[in-house]
Amino acid sequence: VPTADAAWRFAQNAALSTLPEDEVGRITPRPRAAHFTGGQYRLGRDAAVVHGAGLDNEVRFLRALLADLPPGEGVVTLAIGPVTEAGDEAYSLDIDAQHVALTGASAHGVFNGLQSLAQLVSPNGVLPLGAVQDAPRYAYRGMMLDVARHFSSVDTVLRLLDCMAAYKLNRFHFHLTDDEGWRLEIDALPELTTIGAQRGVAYPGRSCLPPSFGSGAAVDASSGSGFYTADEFVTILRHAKARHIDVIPEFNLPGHARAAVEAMRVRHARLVAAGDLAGADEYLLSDPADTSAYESVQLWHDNVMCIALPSVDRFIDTVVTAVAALYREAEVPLTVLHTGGDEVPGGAWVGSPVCQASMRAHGWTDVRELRDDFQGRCRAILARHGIAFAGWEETALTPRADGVLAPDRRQAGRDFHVYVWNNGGLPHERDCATELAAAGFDVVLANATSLYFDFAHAKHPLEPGYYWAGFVGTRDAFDLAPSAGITGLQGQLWGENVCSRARLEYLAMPRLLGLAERAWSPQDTNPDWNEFANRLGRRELPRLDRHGWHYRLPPPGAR
Ligand code: TNX
Repeated sequence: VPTADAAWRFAQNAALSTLPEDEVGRITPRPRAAHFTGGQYRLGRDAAVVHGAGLDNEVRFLRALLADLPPGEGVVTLAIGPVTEAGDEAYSLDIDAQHVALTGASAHGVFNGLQSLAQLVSPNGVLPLGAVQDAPRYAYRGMMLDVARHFSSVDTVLRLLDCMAAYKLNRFHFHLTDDEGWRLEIDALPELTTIGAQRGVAYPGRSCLPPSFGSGAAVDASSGSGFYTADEFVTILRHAKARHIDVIPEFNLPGHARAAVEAMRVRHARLVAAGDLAGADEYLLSDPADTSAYESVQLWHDNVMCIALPSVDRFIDTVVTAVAALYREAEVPLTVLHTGGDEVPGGAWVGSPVCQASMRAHGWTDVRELRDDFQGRCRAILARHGIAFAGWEETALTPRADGVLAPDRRQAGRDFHVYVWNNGGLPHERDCATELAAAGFDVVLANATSLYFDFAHAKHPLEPGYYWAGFVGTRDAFDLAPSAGITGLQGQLWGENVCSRARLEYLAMPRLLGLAERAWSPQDTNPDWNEFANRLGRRELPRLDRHGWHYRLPPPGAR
């Protein structure tokens, strides 16, 4: 962990000169309006907390904040009530010589205000007199963590949630399954974790990706196994709920599904050996007679579900039922479930007798029709559970008559959430996110070129991370000019390079702060990188130091 002194280098490298103190903001992400009048108010650990109903959770967070201050008095008032800015996440914070008054449009608004208060108060309890009126730019401000390629422990996930909350991020996209692992215990299908979560067992001798793919750090084939028990998952959901973070679980299918396919193949073989032929077929995800030859982006040849099998629908329904029960146990609504849908390799299904028979029966000539039907069935399963469908951009795009990709208007609706990763993904430099939003989809911009935090920060032989779409510096996230009409932004921590907590934090930071600024703060035509870099260097990186967070500093003289 670099020292606070070293953190200055960030500002100095970025700005070449540092700004005068009064030109540097105090709160990250920058609030809509903040005015400080000069003068101070001192808060101590014994301050009185006065609060209205419905704020027990927020009072607990305030007490924890006060507990870190030296002994002393003070008054803090928390209330839900009318505030200047619009929206339920808005808050007003007033600090005068008598007290601190924090009002939120909702408990979430109050919680947001507490994050600002935590940034304003110095370790010895001093607050500047003044007022803040604030509300977010986007409703969706997210981080995605992939725990499939490398498993992240419960503690690591809880720490990431803490950090997200501190910077007012409110959505956690939890990438729980992929080719390399299935990370959530499902009672009805124990093989998913007994087989699918054990990389060393399921994939003998195979590292998570071939070494030739990207610059990534060497990946240890034996590391990265693990899964969350049902209880651990509920703990994560509750932790997120207390921080007003919605958790969007992702189960990636029909491609990127090797762990599940493999686990269900083993289950099938065991039941066949035990003489239970009907039971064996119940959850089979692959067609044993499939001769399709394909290669996924990550070089798998056996990672796509056979989507014509009724057992695939049964599998999905069983998983969704189990996940919905865990959300109920945590007392949080499950409103959106992400079904992945990215990078299904061409050539899948064409050699499967089951798929071909189904296509003949329906009069389909193109596997695209089979896939559309499957996606419709997925949506229907989710709808029966009262859950909206989410997927990567591939799920919402379709070739027009001329073969050019375009939004699939037949599917468009606000209950269809599209995550755009390849914003130049349409031909002729068309903006994929804007087009999908204009077509009526609910769009989250998660583009590789600005928001893939698993990429190397910069071009340097020792810098860990991929760079298949370039390097992503903190400034790339900060400089992002988002597409029109979107619901929000999300940073991606794909897991191939997330091989430890230290690495996770290093990759996340300080890019996550650039994301938070872009997702929360009003966008100027000319975002002031110099001010932002100074703010990080002077205030936020030292704060990360105090919390023991790793982060990346540019080498001297570099960006
Ligand atoms: C692409 S873009 C992927 C992931 C990888 C990532 C690595 C997309 C939706 N899928 O499967 O982890 O690149 O950067």
